[in-house]
Amino acid sequence: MTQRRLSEATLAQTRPGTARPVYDRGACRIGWVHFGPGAFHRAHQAYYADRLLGRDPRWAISAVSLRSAAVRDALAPQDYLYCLAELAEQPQLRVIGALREILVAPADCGAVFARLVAPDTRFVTLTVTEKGYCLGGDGRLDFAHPDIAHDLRSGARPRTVIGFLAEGLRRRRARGHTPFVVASCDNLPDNGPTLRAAVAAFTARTDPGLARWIDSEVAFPRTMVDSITPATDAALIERVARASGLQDEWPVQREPFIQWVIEDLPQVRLADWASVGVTLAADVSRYDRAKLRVVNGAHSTLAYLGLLRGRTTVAEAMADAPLQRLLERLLREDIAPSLQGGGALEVRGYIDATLERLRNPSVRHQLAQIAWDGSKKLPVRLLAAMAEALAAGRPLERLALPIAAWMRFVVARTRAGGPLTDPQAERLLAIGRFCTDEAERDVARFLTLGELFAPPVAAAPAFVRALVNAYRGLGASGSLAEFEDA
Ligand code: CS2
Repeated sequence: MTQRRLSEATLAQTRPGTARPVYDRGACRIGWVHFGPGAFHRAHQAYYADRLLGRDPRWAISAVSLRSAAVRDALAPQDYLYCLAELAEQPQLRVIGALREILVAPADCGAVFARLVAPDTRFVTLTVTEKGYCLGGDGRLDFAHPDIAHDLRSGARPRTVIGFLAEGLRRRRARGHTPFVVASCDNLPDNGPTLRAAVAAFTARTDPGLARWIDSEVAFPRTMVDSITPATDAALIERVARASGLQDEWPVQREPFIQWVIEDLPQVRLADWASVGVTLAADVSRYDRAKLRVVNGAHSTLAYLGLLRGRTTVAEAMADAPLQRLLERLLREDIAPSLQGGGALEVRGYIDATLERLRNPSVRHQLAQIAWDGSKKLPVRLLAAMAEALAAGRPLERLALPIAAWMRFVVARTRAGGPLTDPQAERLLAIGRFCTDEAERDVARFLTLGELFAPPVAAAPAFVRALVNAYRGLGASGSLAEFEDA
């Protein structure tokens, strides 16, 4: 059956049960620019914007895709409307109206800068994934990155979000406009200050006065974002069409749980955030550390161990009893002590709630999706906790398991002939090709990845021993037998 396509013209025809924007889209102004309109943004920040627009017309979003035109091509014929499905026993559908345009850089470069300098633009957010920041292993801007080198040469046609922010802020300052607030919404610790340092380091190369202005005038709040958002699949497209009565080429889905914590800086109080459920907090590090280590740490653990053990989705991995037991102990006994107030009720409750979310059978979250970009994710999610455990003399056995499982995963992908989605894919596959399943040698090969395994941690005998034992014990099929009673 061919159905009518979702758009402004058909919006009123959605079936009962599908929530629609309660505001006049035509009366909204674009005050928010977002880089990276992937599923997570459309399910998270755009959802908050949609709720904000119900009370305040200033927060429609202009989204910028740095490479792909796919989302623009799917949503432009829909006037940028799309459905968000909340995955519960009774899924809830909501049409989101917050996106007003999608620009595709570099083709729309001029239009992107026009948005960045417009006086109405007060808030800029980013979901460009860990690798989009072009950072080196030390967490600072990597000047050897070819795209950063390119952007330093041709500032007017950048490839990276760093280049866009630097040039956008330069033009804004030249016009005497108030700077916009820049909120990174990626899973990086101290994402705000990390981004500020990267943009300031970039501009210091060409315009030290601008770098100083950015440092003193531009707010880069830390944020913590959370909501599990499985990639869109054919089943979702079909389900949305059936329930809403309209065809949507690119709906998005997420679990019902959603959280956004933004650092409470004076410049951030632009909107009535509390009215839509956003928390402004003085100390975001506490939240972001817990979220990265508990939620994302659990995800990466389930992904690499689960894939080795032949599981496909998070819910399946959680139904694998030895894996679930291991994960619970890892979170309660190894990760919790690395968090402020490790034994506190609050931390225990957070872990319980996370485990419950991971068990949600309505969410079909592919482990393969989470396994992407391991070289960027593992340092933040698990290796930092492992380094702290080493320094504090705590056990390393369990913490080593997901890291060793990732190594096994890389070897398996290499033997399967790839592909491996990771910014370090070439180096990883080269390592994988030399691996022979001899634990000491294979682990030593991975330890040559200086960005992940820097001394002194990587040189510590206890660290190496834990990885070698984990790698050996797991074998090629992810056996947990040796680790159950540890
Ligand atoms: C996941 C995250 O794909 C991944 O690496 O761990 O996208 C995770 O679902 C979100 O951070 C949850 O907020």
